Amino acid sequence: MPVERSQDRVILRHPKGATAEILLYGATVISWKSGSKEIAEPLERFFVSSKAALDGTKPVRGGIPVVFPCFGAPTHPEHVRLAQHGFARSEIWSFGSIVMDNEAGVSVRLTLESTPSIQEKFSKPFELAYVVTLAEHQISTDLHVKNVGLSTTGPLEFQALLHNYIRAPSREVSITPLQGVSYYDKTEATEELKATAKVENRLEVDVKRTTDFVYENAPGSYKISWPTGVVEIRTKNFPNVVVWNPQETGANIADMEPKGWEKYVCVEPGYVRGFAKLEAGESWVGQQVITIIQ
Ligand code: TA6
Repeated sequence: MPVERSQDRVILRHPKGATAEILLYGATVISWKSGSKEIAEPLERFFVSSKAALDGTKPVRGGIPVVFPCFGAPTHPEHVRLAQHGFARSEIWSFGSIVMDNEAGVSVRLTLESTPSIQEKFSKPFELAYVVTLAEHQISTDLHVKNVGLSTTGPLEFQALLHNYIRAPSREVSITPLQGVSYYDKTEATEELKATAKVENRLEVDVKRTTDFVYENAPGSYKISWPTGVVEIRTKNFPNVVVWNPQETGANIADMEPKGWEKYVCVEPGYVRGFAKLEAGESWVGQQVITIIQ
């Protein structure tokens, strides 16, 4: 079966051997196995901490958590009751449909609508859909956001981000092309410094030291390279990208496995500087395509 469903997850199987596993909790992709053009054997491409909770008790430490409607601590007056990174990553989504099932791709659609408990924290009417498509050497994830309110309920203002934990040796990775792009450094000590734009001067960005950078007008396509691998992320409608690796400070993260930070780099396309705005009836789609190049 190319699409296998159980109570808490969906498994996609591509006829050429790739697989992907999505928890309904948070619509979190928790595994993507794919070979490359050189190696047929499917390898795990995402990092998930061995200490991550997969039972819906807290957001998953790894894979692709979906960040919506706020990135980091809430800053918008309508988001003040929300937790860090919003609620999409910690709600149970519904299985919608199989979108495609052939050699070009195996694809499913999950949905999240507001519930009374979400409304207590976030009153704006919305509908989310998340389409995950698996191809031979590629996974695509598209987040659809719709304002299903009336003009009287006002615009839906949100941030969104796909928090990819790319499995790679963090001390050896480089991310390109970010040279010349302005960014905000969340590791700075004061709010004033965190809010001060800097310009990336490196041809190849690394994460050998604690890194938590929010790039502003980012190019939209990124290459993540290390001595034995290259992964490409192409995006649409995500004007920002976050590069995060805590290095040794990762030891302070409760659900991080020992030295887990050595095994991944987060490269996270998002709309996180300012807010996307949808009037009643309008929709927005943010897309990413992650491809194994080598
Ligand atoms: O996207 C980077 C970031 O916002 C970092 O600041 C870091 O805290 C990380 O996400 C993880 O956040 P979490 O809430 O999952 O612990």
